[in-house]
Amino acid sequence: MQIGLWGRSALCTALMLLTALAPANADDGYRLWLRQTAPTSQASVEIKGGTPTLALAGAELRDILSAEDGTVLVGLSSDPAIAALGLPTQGLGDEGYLVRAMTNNGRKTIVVTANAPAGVLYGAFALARHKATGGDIASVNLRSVPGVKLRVLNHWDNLDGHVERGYAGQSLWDWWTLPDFKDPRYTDYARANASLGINGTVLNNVNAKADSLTAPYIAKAAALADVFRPWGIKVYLSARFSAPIEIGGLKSADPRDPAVAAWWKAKADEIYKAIPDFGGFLVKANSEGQPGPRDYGATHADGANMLAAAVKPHGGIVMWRAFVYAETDPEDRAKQAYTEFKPLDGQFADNVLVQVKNGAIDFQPREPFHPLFGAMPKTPLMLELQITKEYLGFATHLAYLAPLFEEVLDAPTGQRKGETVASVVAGAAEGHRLSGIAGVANIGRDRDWSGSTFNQANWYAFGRLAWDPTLSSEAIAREWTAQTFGNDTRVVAPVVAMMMGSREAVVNYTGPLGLAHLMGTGHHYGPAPWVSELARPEWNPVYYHRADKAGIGFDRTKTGSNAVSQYAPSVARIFSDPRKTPERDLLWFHHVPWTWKMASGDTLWNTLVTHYDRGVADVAQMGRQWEALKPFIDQERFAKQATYFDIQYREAKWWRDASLAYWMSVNGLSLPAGVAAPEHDLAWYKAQSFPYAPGQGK
Ligand code: BDP
Repeated sequence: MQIGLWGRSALCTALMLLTALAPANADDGYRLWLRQTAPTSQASVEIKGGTPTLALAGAELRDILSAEDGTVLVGLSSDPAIAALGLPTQGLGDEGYLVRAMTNNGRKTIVVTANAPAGVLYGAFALARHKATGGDIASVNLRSVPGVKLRVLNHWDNLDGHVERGYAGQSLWDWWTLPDFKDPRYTDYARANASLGINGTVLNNVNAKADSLTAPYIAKAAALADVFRPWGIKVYLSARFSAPIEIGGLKSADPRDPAVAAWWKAKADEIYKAIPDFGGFLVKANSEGQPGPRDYGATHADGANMLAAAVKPHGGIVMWRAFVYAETDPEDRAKQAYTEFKPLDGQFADNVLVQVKNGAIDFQPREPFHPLFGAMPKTPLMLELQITKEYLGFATHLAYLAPLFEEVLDAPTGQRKGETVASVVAGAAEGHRLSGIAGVANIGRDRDWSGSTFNQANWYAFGRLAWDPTLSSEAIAREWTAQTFGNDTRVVAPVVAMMMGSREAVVNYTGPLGLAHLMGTGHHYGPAPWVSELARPEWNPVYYHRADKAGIGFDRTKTGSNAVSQYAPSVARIFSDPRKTPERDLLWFHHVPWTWKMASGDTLWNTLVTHYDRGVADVAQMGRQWEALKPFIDQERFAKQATYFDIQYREAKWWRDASLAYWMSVNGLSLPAGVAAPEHDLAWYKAQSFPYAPGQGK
């Protein structure tokens, strides 16, 4: 097209105007923590070997290293050119990597190697991280082996695109246009996961539809598997236990019925034909209305083993969830999983992992570690964490979850000397071949993937901890911040400080001192500690806090449900004694009077109030810290987060006010002098209703 002189200058003016109007450096967060800009002069990258994964590793390295960094040699440790260098590659296993700067034939060379292609890819990403966090390239020397074998995201994505407990838009998977259209975003998703070492993804909701196992949907899953494969990621499916009835035309799903077992075997064969490296099944059975082996009087081990036998010839595994509680069971909900699963230790097939949530109730902002960890030494236990913030403020609140993850990983089980939840999960403590960590994903079709920039940090932290459960939450926050907002201490230090205090702030304004499960019914949005009329006792917040005029808290000692007895004796001794129980867990284990004297000498009631106030004050403080960062953060991400802090502050105050109004209605106490009264009366808080809150179960 010809543009005349006049036309050109008008166009220039228009362009200049547009540039002036556009924010200095708009950024929608799509690039996550992978924000390196390609160097002007790329390093020379020599790839030894021709697998697609090695090619991807090479491409990553070309994008981050410049000519001055030297020559890069990428390949398997078995390649003669690399083997000749005599590097210490033993012990790297299938996924570990070695990245080392050295002089080779007189040339500055960086070697990125591993025993298998995925390890090389992880090495390339480790080098990218090293560079983006300010590491020196000339002396680089990185070696790492994952501490856990299966590092898996669980997507609670339904086939209609709705994500259960998802706050970042619709599902990434467009089941309707699959398998034909492979959205480029699937590749970006796989790359982001590979950058963290995540090596598996369960595509569909644990509240599964049998349709996921029909031929058309297997073909769709296979298309995704094809995209993910070069990135080292295996696909898994949640299996509905009653599928043999629903799509197989059988009368029963009894795991002891040979026809049922044969159906699953044929189904597994069919899946493996389409997806030769299919990972296996995840199963939620006999929990919250899901079908399972208990419907037939069979055990969870019977159910898991039948599926395990079906996938075993293909090298598959079964992740069988211990998140099991029944409406018919009057036992303390916190005890039911242990009661059900502990006696089954030793009965599971060797390709079954039992997947256990971090705490015994349900992903609350704080829970003591699940007593099953360390209590089933003959069974590999997979840790299940929730990355999506169902109970921690949905997408808008800043709650950096690595401190929560770290708290459970570091918890001593008391079962064996030095044993922690992390060592049980890593399989090291009990010598298991299989080990795994699962995270319920917070990923959707929002441009920024996770609903906010800071939610990306939770995806990131999950991946990093799954790779190395000994990493500190603070170190992870530092590296994430440097990559996400730039490696400037004026940004990194305050952002890390905000992140590190953020989860405790949520605990304080939603449920301090061991309170839990006080949220609104169904959607789980906002406070509703007063709810008491739901059909099942354990659906009601009053079941959990047990507040009355005299006191508050759930007595889980001998005088109550005796859930403490499910822990190892040394741990049980601590949790049995309200004076020894950490105050942060006090009301989880004990029912104490409102006048109970805390370590500070103040009463429980006053202390509770102080915690609520601290939670709200901490949110205000985070908002101010963020404001001060304005000059350093691009306008788009800055403005969205600033608004999110306004929302979080409003909702933190709502939680505090509604909770205090309710506790006062129960205990008849007044607030300590100088403490602000709730903004509204209790009736106002009770009257709030949110039928369209996002992420609800269907
Ligand atoms: C609960 C969620 C529910 C899930 C359930 C589970 O509210 O949507 O189905 O966990 O983990 O926290 O199965």
